[in-house]
Amino acid sequence: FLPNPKTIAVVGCPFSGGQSKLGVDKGPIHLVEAGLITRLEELGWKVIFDGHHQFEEISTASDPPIGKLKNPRLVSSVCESVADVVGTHVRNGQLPVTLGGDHSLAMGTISGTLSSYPDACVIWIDAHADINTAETTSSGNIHGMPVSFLLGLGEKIPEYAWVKPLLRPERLVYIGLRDLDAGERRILRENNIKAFSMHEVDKYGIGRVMDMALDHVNPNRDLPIHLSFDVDALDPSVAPSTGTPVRGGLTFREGHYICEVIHETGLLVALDLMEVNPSLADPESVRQTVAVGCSLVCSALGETLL
Ligand code: NNH
Ligand code: MN
Ligand code: MN
Ligand code: MN
Repeated sequence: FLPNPKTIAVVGCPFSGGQSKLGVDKGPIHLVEAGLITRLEELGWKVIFDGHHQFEEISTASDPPIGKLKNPRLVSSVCESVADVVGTHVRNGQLPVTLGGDHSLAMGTISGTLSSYPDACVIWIDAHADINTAETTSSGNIHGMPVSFLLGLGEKIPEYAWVKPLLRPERLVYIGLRDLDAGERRILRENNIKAFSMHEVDKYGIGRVMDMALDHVNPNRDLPIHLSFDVDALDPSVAPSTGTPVRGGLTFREGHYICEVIHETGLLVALDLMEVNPSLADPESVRQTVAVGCSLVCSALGETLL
């Protein structure tokens, strides 16, 4: 199934409507300006980057909450267009690398991947599970909800009818969790969703966690992989410039090890790097966070230590 090799399509998504902190829309610009495209080319990839995507604008005035959901029409329309773009790149045999932007975008990216690879598995690296439903969310921020939409959980919202529930719970695995809402814990349990929290990372080490995670979602190592990496999975000492830092996260090496192992599978078909917010923290922290974001992407795409 693997794409006509070695072409990446970088999809810059300057979008922040899935949460309330300004600045996360500047993440993709900073990642590209830090030299990401050149570094990927140096790894031997052909890289297509036709500028950051411009989304239809929907003003807050014409986008009142639906239940608790904030900016619901805006998030829906942006994610639908991202699903189209990512889906098209995948169909053309290119590997989309989506730069966020907030993590609500993954509703779009994963929809795009699954439209071509219905049997793809999703490896979600995050401090958070992003699996709240319209009923369980307390913040109303849709970046805390994309997984529930992809699984088809919760009340159906007509504005999101385009999101097909193509993801099966057994094709999803989490690594890095440490800040779950009560409703999310229940959803994980009730749907038997595999998750390796920081507790398991401490207990087994990242090496065994990656083996177990892949054994769960990809036992024969033959299914396409969509890797969705929220930079807040990393410890705030490693990636400080993000909207919801949570202490006790992945080390620099653990984050990179995850990406290196995914590269080694040869099964990666789409990658997201989300939630870099260059407006948060001091300039040195911003530089550090952008740099680690770039190097995670490069590791997932074949940069090695030796
Ligand atoms: N669980 C919270 C919510 O639903 C926080 C989600 N925040 C994230 N997710 N940054 O990755 O609002
Ligand atoms: Mn494009
Ligand atoms: Mn997230
Ligand atoms: Mn998160």
